Amino acid sequence: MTTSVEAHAAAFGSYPDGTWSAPGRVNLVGEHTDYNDGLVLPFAIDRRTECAVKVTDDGSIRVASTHSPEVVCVKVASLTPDGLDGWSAYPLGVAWALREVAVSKGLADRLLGCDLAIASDVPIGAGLSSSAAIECAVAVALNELWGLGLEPMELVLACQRAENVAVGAPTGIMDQTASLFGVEDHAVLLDCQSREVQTVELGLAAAGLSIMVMDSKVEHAHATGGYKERRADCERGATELGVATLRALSPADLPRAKAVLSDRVFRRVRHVVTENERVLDTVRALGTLGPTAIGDLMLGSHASMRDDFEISVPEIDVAVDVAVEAGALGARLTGGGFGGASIALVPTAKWDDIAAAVTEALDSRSMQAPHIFGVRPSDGARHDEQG
Ligand code: GAF
Repeated sequence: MTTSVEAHAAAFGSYPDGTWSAPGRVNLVGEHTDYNDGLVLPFAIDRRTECAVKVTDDGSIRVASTHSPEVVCVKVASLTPDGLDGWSAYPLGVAWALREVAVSKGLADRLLGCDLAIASDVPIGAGLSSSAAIECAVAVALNELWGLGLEPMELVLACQRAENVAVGAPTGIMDQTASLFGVEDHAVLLDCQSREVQTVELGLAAAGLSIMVMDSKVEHAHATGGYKERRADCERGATELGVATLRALSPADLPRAKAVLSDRVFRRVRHVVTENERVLDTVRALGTLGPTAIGDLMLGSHASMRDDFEISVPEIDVAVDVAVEAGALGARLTGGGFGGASIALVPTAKWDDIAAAVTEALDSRSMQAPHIFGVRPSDGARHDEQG
């Protein structure tokens, strides 16, 4: 893979001041709960986006990526979210959002120009949050180079603003939180209402378990279509039930919700309410019995996403079912859905059998061959090296 330093040399003919990197994520449980003020339990993965940056003195930000031949150049002072599109909307959207924060804190004089080159091994469009990985790598780099001194949660919110406003995807804060707060061998428990973050030990390797990613290769995009509709359904459910967000509801409220809401909106609400419970149950199970005890909760989450939230696709349902038949302890869609990837919790000793069974099952149904690979819970965004 071309490194960001090599990409920097190719695009700008110079050596960077340093490189910063941030990981993608998988979500263990807690899907479509983040924008409902709910609970999520993702972890940062050992696939990262790296960003090589050199400060310049001409007041421009130039961005390059190994995924595209174009170099996009914008004056820092005239950055606006409106004109941004394509891949460069992610790094430039973050630069814009950080500039807004800097201006609000009276730090506008620190906003220097820079040349920024991006390289990544986070698969794009697989539901592993390649977008948050770019955003967070750029955010930690500019936070340091611009001397803004922002806390990680402030960076999370700036990255979310970039994605919501500059990219146009109405996403929550789960992915950026996983990418910024990740810790090796731990999941990140985030309460999206209080924004409190705790790390939760996973102990996968000690239990002889691995996380298998099964990328369906069915592409998804959250700036369009189903994601927005699901979010709108959740907001409608909250409004019709007279609560600010669905976090205010518990399972005891579901009979009333069923009586008041349309069938579709009720099922969306039931997913969110029960998914928050599954996050809490998963954290409890990890703390008492360890990772072998969370398989059924993953399966319950998948069934709820498939039947109530309706965000799965046939390729993922087959992968989940067959992985479990072949010996996985649990499996579920991960990420926003409508394609992307599922994960399976597999005994490492059964990895080859499970991977072969899933590949064969999809092939026998004339479905696209999945990309199957392992991920390990890893550390979050960081400054990698001084140039
Ligand atoms: C995507 C979004 F970016 C997250 O904020 C979250 O809503 C997720 O889908 C679904 O849980 O990854």
